[in-house]
Amino acid sequence: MSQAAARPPLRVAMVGYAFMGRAHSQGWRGAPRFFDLPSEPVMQVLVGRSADRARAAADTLGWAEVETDWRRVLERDDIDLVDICTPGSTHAEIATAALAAGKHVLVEKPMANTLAEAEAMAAAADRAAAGGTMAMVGFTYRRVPAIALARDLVAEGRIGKVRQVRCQYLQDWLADDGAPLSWRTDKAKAGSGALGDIGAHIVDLTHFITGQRVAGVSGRLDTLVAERPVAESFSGLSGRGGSERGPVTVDDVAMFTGELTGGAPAIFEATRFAWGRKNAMRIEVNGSEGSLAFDFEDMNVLSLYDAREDARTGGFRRIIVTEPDHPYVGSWWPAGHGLGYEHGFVHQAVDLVRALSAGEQPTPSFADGLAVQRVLDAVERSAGNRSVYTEIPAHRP
Ligand code: SOE
Repeated sequence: MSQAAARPPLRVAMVGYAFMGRAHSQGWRGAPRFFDLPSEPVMQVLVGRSADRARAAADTLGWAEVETDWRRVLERDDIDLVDICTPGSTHAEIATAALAAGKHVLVEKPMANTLAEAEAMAAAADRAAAGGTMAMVGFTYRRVPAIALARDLVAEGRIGKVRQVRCQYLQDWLADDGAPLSWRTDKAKAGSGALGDIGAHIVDLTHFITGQRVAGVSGRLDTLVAERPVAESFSGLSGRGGSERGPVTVDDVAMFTGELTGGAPAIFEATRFAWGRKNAMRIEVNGSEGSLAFDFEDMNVLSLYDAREDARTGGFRRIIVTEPDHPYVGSWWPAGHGLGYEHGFVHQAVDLVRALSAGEQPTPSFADGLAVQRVLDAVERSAGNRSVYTEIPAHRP
């Protein structure tokens, strides 16, 4: 019997198979091949509304079976975990039903479209956890080795006390006025625009890296192009528009300043209008003893400035995060042979499988997802009423 066959299975049903479904499939596939896991993820069922399209995707991505209604996988005894890769408007319903049916849940970010949904999901996750059923949010960037290293260095005190944080998430796939509408520009499906789609990532990473939460914000949301062509086709982040036009109902740009629970000021910018910036997720943390800086467009590098060094030879040091001692890296290639976007999804599956096998709460939990949602909600309220500062009492000790 092979070692893989000897491990207990973790049978997964994944709902959705577009961009995120493809990325998650790669995660489930790669995890047991590159990491030593206590249980074996089995890509059992792919769920999609169209049987033909779901079958074709299942064949391409490596899923054994197809269902056209997610409710059916909840009734099956041979499914242990439901992986939700559909637009945000479906997350709360599927996740709470799956947890109630005793299935572990992984849900793509942002966890929900509204604060009320996120609160209900977090409560459902608490109830389920009491019976050993776990829920996790797919803030995958936590699993980029350079970001995991940044968190470790902050926790070890390498840059001293966190004094200031600055984050940007810059993309350009909507910068062209002719880029078509999609579910991502529809508030009913996506909840918000740049704010929830990419702003959520930099809020979560601020929480993750600093170990603190955003405790209040002052925000501004703008929709720069009010109408776009209705899509004739859309895949990934691009598509072809027809002559018919329709409204954009989400923000294109989200900007907010904030304060962390430890008192440090923070600034955030999320936009899909930054021509030339494809996936520039940038974070810089300034501490009392130094700084850390990361840019996803150079994702195998973490820059560290140590203010204790001799000023004559000091300066930002580019740490090439490809050493076997770096987080996650030892299971991959020899030093210098970098990783890419998809590896975060493998690491996410690895961490989830290990936590479930150990009977532990995987992170980020739904409570962590709710914390991000509170910040998004505060930004919307602040931007909506043009108030100067919107406090988040739940994040104050
Ligand atoms: C589109 O902006 C998007 O695909 C996000 O939805 C993802 O979460 C991010 O990883 C990349 O950009």
